[in-house]
Amino acid sequence: MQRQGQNSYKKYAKKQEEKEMRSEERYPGYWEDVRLTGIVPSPRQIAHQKMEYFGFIHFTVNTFTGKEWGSGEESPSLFHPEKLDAGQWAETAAKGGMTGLILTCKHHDGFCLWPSAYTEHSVKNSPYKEGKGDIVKELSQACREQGLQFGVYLSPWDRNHPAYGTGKPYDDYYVNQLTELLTNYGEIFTVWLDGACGEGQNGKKQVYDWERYYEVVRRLQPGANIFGCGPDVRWCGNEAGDTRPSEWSVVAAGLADAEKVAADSQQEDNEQFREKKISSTAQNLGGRDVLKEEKKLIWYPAEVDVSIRPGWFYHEEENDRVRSFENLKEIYLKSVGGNCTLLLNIPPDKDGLIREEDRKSVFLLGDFIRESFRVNLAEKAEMTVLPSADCEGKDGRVLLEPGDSTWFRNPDGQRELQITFRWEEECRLTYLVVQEAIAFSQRVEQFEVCILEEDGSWKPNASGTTIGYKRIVKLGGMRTKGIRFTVTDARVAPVLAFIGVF
Ligand code: FUL
Repeated sequence: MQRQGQNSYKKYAKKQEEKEMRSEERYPGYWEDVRLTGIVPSPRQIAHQKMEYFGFIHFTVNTFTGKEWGSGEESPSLFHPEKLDAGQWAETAAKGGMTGLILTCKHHDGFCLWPSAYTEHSVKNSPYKEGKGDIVKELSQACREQGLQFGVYLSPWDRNHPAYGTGKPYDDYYVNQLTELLTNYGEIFTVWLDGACGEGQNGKKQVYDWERYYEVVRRLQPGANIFGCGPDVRWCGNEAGDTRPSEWSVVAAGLADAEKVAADSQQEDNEQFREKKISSTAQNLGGRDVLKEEKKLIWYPAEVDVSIRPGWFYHEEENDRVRSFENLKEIYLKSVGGNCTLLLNIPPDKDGLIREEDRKSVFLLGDFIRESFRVNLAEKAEMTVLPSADCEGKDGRVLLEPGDSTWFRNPDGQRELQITFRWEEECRLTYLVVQEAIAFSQRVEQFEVCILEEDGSWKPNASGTTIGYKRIVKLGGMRTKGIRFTVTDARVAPVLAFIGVF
């Protein structure tokens, strides 16, 4: 029996080998593509990506001093938001279409928005609620009431704490604070590890024990993704809302090196840094050509962090420089629709409230998201898919189900995929949305969109490279009776999760 089993396995293995040799002939670089697509996200990374768009709250003594980076010498007595309402922050986020909020529990100035047991430099010595306030608690509860997730920003760089720069004593302090935040405030979806440090050449140098920090996060909040100077989510590389045309989630493992992330982060407090776009050298992080030389690869998806105002903190003189809805819409389409998560900062003012001008743009974006992707016109179209069935015999219509619980997986070795929708009457089209089932990695290299002309021909309308978690293609409100989406190149057989025409 056993021998027979072995024989049939050998036969199977031989057949597989022949098939794969043929694949290498047909697609030079086949084995390399198999290597690249062998890298897949963890369940926690998938959960993070599915959150798509969430908000940042920058609030500390800077809100009262007008600075972006506090010195650490500010007196807690400066901190007196008189109308602070965390419910208003959470309501703004929820109505704005966000799925969560991240709070600067401690920014670089070291002032803590919760009454930490490990420092006097916190809300407990401020006039806010006569020292009885705990903004981390207030916001985490408000988020839960609005159905939002809650995340924490705890700046590693601390300009107030005397132990900063002494090695282990500071790590102990940091870990103690992390433990408070990850123990006392319910479920945390992300820990945002900022790399900024403006100490300069003669400043204090703290060698952080990153691995120790990660261990604390994993142990206390196993579902939380560690951003930035951490292994789960990658900083997109700028603060201007700029994105890459081809955003790959499989990249060189070296990009997650915390020291390197820190070195590329902000080193000086200036507005130019916040406006700087992605440099051309950092445009291609995951192309086949770039990864060929890389031995170790990881799944490390990008997050776009951007402020609704020029600064991260509220400054009265910037009240007339709030990003418009149109501007936010473009950022949303390019980030969420370009395989990134979007983190939009909405800083409260000195009263402790998000201003109406900021809320207006955020609300319009929320309405836009809810309205624009509500009715999938593909559902009432005649749909043709080539190949006509996926590798498990499933019909292409599974692609119309939102989410990633169903997928269409091309038969092995077949990289091309064509999906056509036709309507009896002309339809007005604004967006095409396509999603890969990223549990199977990121496979699509190139796609094309064609529109059906009146004479029955197909006219190319748009083309692109990567898809990943989501790609939104603008169609500009055109009228047509048909649209065709074609994957023209993929690393290995593509696996799509969703397609929608809106
Ligand atoms: C940067 C910080 O220096 C800014 O103040 C802000 O918090 C931004 C989100 O990250 O690195």
